[in-house]
Amino acid sequence: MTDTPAPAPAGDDTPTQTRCGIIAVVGAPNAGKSTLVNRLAGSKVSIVSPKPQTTRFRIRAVVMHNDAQLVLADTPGIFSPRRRLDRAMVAAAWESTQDADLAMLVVDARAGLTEALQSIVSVLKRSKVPVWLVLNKTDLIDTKRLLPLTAALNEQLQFEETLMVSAETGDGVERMLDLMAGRVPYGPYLFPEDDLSDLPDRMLAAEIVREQILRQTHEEVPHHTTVETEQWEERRDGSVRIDCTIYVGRASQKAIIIGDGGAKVKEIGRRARSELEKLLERRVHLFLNVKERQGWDEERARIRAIGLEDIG
Ligand SMILES: Nc1nc2c(ncn2[C@@H]2O[C@H](COP(=O)(O)OP(=O)(O)OP(=O)(O)O)[C@@H](O)[C@H]2O)c(=O)[nH]1
Ligand SMILES: [Mg+2]
Repeated sequence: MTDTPAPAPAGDDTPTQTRCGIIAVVGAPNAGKSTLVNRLAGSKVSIVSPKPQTTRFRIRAVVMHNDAQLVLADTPGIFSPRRRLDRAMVAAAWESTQDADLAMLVVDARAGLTEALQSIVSVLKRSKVPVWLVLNKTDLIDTKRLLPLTAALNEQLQFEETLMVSAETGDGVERMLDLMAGRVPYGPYLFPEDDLSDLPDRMLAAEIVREQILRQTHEEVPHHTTVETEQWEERRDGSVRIDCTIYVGRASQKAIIIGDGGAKVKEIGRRARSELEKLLERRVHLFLNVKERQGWDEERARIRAIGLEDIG
């Protein structure tokens, strides 16, 4: 990464002053990566839930700040993968890190130095990408407890910068934007300035439905569920009809999602529709169909539908 302005083209005496860089946001599941990316972007780009493994694929957010374009890559949390789906998620996170100019290691400060975090740090140590340490959820713990954690982590990896933020309250986030904008290399913007996210609307709809499933169901159900948008029909009155299929692994999980007399799926649909209407700024008719499909998380087609590459 160079820190000198790119030379001006011949005959033009105004040098390029813009900066632009790809910044991977990585960490253990549930660290608050997506909450932080949404906060940095100033809008909802990625879904958030209290359950680990909420994010399943890389989502890009383009943030303009002080003449810099920050291309943030929100990534799935890194953990020990078992299923084909899990392996593809973790691979997507590491791939985003390799492609980046800078990586933000987001840490749940309250959880501290967990085994999961420890193994991420040992891989990052071998990578060539400069890493910043971002201690998140500082609203939940005493500042005094942050110092030993910072010291312990910095002993293992030479972080270029250590930041303390709360993605939830926004504390420290403006400073983080200033510092990132001053750090990414000089160069032209990679994306149009108003290109907030790379998530297609069909994927957005599926993600918003999945977010409600993550929030409204528990235990094994969310992790054994995937959502795909099957149909997207523009209506003449400006509204849109969206049909999504919810795949689950077992009949018992299907019963939980449907709920008593269909009450649960109705509530999932009601909340997802209202959220989608806000995000798409139009009326939405949302239809949900729940299907049992054993072993979908080992199926190549389902993994590709999520937007992940099948890595075997
Ligand atoms: N109190 C507090 N809660 C936070 C903060 N940041 C995130 N959270 C909560 O932590 C939980 C996980 O947040 P996410 O943003 O989904 O975490 P993630 O790292 O993207 O998780 P995965 O996608 O599963 O890897 C949610 O319940 C958030 O509301 C914070 O700064 N303070
Ligand atoms: Mg996430």
